[in-house]
Amino acid sequence: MELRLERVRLRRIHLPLLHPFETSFGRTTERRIILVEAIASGVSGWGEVTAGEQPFYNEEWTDSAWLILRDYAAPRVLGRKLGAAEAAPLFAAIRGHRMATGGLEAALWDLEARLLGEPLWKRIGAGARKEIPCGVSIGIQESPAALLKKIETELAAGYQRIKIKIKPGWDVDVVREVRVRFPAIRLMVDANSAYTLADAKHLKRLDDFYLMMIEQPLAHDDIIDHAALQAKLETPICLDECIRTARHAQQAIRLGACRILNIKLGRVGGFAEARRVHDVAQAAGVPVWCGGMLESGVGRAHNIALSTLPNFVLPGDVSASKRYWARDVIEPPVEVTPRGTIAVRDEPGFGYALDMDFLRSITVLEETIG
Ligand code: OSB
Ligand code: MG
Repeated sequence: MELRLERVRLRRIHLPLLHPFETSFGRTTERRIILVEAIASGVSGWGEVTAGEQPFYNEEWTDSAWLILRDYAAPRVLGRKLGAAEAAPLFAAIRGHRMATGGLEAALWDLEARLLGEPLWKRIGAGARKEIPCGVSIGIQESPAALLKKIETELAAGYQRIKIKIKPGWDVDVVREVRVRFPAIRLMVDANSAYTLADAKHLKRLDDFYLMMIEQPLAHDDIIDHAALQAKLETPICLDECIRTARHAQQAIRLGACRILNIKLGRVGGFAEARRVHDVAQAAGVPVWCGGMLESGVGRAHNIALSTLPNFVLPGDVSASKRYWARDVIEPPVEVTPRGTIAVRDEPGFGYALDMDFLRSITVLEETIG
């Protein structure tokens, strides 16, 4: 379909996390999120920019994304007649900054779905499952005992797999403790680029713990070294940071740099590229799962739609709103069943309503373009 995009509204919201989240690159206590509202024919579609507060996961951060959206991304699509599928090619001239452009791209898909009265999952050509399998990502804790307690709580809630963040000094010994306490759970680790190939022997020790995978152990931009490491490990490597395009996915698979892919909507620049990454992996027999970036309900709802593409066969990092927020920006909040799944909704667009009163109360900056 074609729509004529009339306005783009950017909103910066500040949302405190219920529990601080710590990775190898830093600690987050409050999210500073840009929500993107795309408006046509009096209807709004919503997207979320998944950039962090600082440029430590990748090069983007909340402030850079605002400028990219206002000065480069929005002007490329405003006032034009276009379908959501045509947005990503219009952003291709902007190098990098995929989380910024991806927030607007996702808003256009949601807008198109709402204009047609269709669920977003249908619009993006997904809908392979009615419930998506869920795991949790658990940050670095102050002690192994605290970590074991967290894991116990998440397992009791029904989550199907546990991912723990690791870094030098919080890795092999901690994983061993987890395995001794929980010998049969589906367990994986995520290093967020905290190691180099010089650590190969150390990382090889993780092979003792039959992990589902080790996520992004090496540099954020280095597929070649991951191929060298994968050749030495029994444990499958899953790439996150390295994969920004379907071409990267193709090259990583061809080089044997990974056996599993994490797909994040923002990291790859939106639904069009996410679907291409998914298709490349599927054709190669490489399973994928949906990553998370501590999203508010808007990004979370998009992740649920994305996770209904057929090759999202492994539990993702998409979990219940109440793990993150005292109050989410959507109604109802995202909830997880006792079997560790999220039910996919059939309402138009991403399937949840915005809590506009709450949204206004946490908005610190707003700008309308067009
Ligand atoms: O590497 O998957 C990651 C959070 C922030 C930045 C990077 C990552 C993460 C997570 C959290 O693992 C996933 C979530 O619960 O949203
Ligand atoms: Mg990761």
